[in-house]
Amino acid sequence: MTCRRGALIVLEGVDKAGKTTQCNKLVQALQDSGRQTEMMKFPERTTKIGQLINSYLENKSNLEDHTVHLLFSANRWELVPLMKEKLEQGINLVVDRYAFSGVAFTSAKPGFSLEWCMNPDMGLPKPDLVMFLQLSPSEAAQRGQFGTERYETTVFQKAVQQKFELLMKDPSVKWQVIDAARNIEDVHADIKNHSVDAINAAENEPIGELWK
Ligand code: 2DT
Repeated sequence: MTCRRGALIVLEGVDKAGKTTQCNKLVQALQDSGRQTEMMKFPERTTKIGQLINSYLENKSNLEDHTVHLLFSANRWELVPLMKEKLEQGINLVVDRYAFSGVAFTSAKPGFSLEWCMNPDMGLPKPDLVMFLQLSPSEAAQRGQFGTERYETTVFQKAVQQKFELLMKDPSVKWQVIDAARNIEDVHADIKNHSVDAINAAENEPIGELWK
C-alpha cells in the first residue's frame, strides 16, 4: 500500500481565542492516538525573513505595509518544501495561523483589497481543514489585556474579525467555525473530532492549491 499523506490542518482566529493552546492540545491528542503529527506556526520567526517580521511585530522596526505583507507570504513559501515533504511522509501538520491571517490583517489596513492581499499566497498547499476559533470582542476583553505587539488593539482586532468573516464565505476552502467561548476541554474535543474527520478524508486526496 502506498503511504497515506498527512492532513494540513489550520487554526485561525482573533487574538485571545486560544489558538496556540488548542494547537498544542490537538498535536498531543493526535500523537497519543498513534497519528504522526507536528505543529507549525506562522509567522515562523526563526528564519531570516521571520526575523525581519519579528522585529516589525515587536515595534523594533518599521516596514512599509505592502512590503511586510509580502514578507509574511514569503515566510510561508519558504517553508512549503518542508511542509510538502512532511505531508507526503504521512505526517499531519497542525498550523497556528496561515494565509488567512495574512489576508485578514493586511486588508484591515486602509487601502488594501482582499484580492491584492490574497494574490501572493495563491497556490500554497491548501489546508484540508481551517478551523476558525470564534470569540466576540467582549469575550476576548474578559480574557485580559492585549499584549504590546503591533496589531494588539481592540479596534484593529474588530476590523480583522470582519475580514475573516469575508474570507469564510469562500466555499473553495473547508472552513469550520468553532465556538471558542466554551471551556478549553470542550473546545478541544470539538477540534479533535473535526480534525480526525479531515485526516481520514485527506488520505486519498492529492494536496490542493489554495485559492486556485
Ligand atoms: P502570533 O501572535 O500568532 O505570533 O502572530 N500576522 C500573521 C500577519 O499580519 N500576517 C500574517 O501572514 C500572519 C501569519 C497576526 C503575530 C501577528 O502577526 C499577524 C498577529
